[in-house]
Amino acid sequence: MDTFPNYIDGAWVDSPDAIVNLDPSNLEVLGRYARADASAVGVAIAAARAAFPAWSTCPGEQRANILDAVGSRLLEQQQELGRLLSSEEGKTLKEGIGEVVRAGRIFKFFAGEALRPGGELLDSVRPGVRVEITREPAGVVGLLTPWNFPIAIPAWKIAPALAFGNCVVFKPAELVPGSAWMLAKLLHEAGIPRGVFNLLMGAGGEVGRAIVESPDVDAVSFTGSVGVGRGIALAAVGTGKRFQLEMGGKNPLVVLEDADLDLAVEVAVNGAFFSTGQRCTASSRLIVVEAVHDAFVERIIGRMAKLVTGPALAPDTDIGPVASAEQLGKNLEYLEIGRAEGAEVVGGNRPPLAQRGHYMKPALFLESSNEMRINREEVFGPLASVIRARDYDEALAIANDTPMGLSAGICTRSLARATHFKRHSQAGMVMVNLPTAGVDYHVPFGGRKASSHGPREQGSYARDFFTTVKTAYEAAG
Ligand code: UN1
Repeated sequence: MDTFPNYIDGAWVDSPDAIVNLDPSNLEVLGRYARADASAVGVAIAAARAAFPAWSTCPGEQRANILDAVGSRLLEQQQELGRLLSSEEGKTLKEGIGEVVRAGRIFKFFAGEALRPGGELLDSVRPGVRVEITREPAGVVGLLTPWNFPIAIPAWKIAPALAFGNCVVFKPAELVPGSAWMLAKLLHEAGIPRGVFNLLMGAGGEVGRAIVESPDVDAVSFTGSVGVGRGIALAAVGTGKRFQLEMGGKNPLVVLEDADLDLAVEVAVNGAFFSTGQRCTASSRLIVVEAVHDAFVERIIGRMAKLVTGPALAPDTDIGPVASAEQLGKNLEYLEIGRAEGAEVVGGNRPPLAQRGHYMKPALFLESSNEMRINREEVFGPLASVIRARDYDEALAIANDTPMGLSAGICTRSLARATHFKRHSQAGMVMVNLPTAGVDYHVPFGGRKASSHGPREQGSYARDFFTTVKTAYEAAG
């Protein structure tokens, strides 16, 4: 089997070591991908530095054309790329294709943004002096992405980075190199100048570390766990680079007595279990007021029984496999932790499938309290808890009682309650009668507290991280 090489300084570069890409639906080998080492990272960073002067000053239209072409190819190839993505990550084909479409739209959105860097011209407070405020690219940027969105998250870091004139050193998660490799191929085919974009597949501990610790990298954007994110923050401070971190969530969904209960159940099932619960925006704490607690629990258990867990590509699958053996082990461990803490578990069993694969049914913890570990630590699997609350005030307090602050939702028919929740939720994103997960690409994405650090991603706000502001004063004479 051929090995898919890394992409460094405009060339496809092999390496002695390989990553084996496994399909979590059947444990078959999808491909072998070159595993880069620290010396390859050094070559890529030097190439990016060398490419920076020309790329950062070329007309925005040149950058826009490349991004737009990549966006078109992603949309055209959504079926094949969606299949590859679902095969390597395990999300359903519908979710995989949807993610490729999202990546295509992101590239097209940032093609437009390349022509809109913005700027201001003001009079000084001093007579005869003018002030010009412009934005310049941050420089060489390191982009480190997680396995759960193998193409959308790379797209929402790479597209704005390139749009605003930065050069990129990109390290995708080792678990899902296939989608990242295809994205590199599309950038190459679209004519990205050599050195401007580099793909380095490999381990976080070696490739990621070499990127983060390099004094020649000006900025790092990372999505992943809180633990790794904090390590990156320390290394970034040590080498004087700017950093942007998107980390975990422990997102609440509040269900009030005046909610449309069928809608609330759909919102909860989607938020908690779709994409096999492997979203930092997943609803993991379902906070339900006493008045509708039992009715909600009965309906959601009924709905969960109808969810089909199976291979990612099977047409009737609702919940694909867990992405890796390691993640499955962690999920099963949390089932035991929840039980030991006194919660009652519904579901969570491993279906007796003839095929090999990392399958588990969605699990719901009942009678859980917000102090339990299952309600404080991010699990990243198809596991959610129900927490009882007396009334709205207590539900809001529980929703905010978490070290995280990414997304939060409420199901209610009351405008007053919805408005109050939008105002008082301590999360970066608030959803009313919608799942906590599943966000648009043209508006800011990010959280508060331990969930995020630095400027928001996506939409026009992405500019704040990928550019640096210059204030120029001029005696007008
Ligand atoms: C979404 O909910 O649509 O890693 C996106 C994650 C997030 C992306 C969520 N950064 O799950």
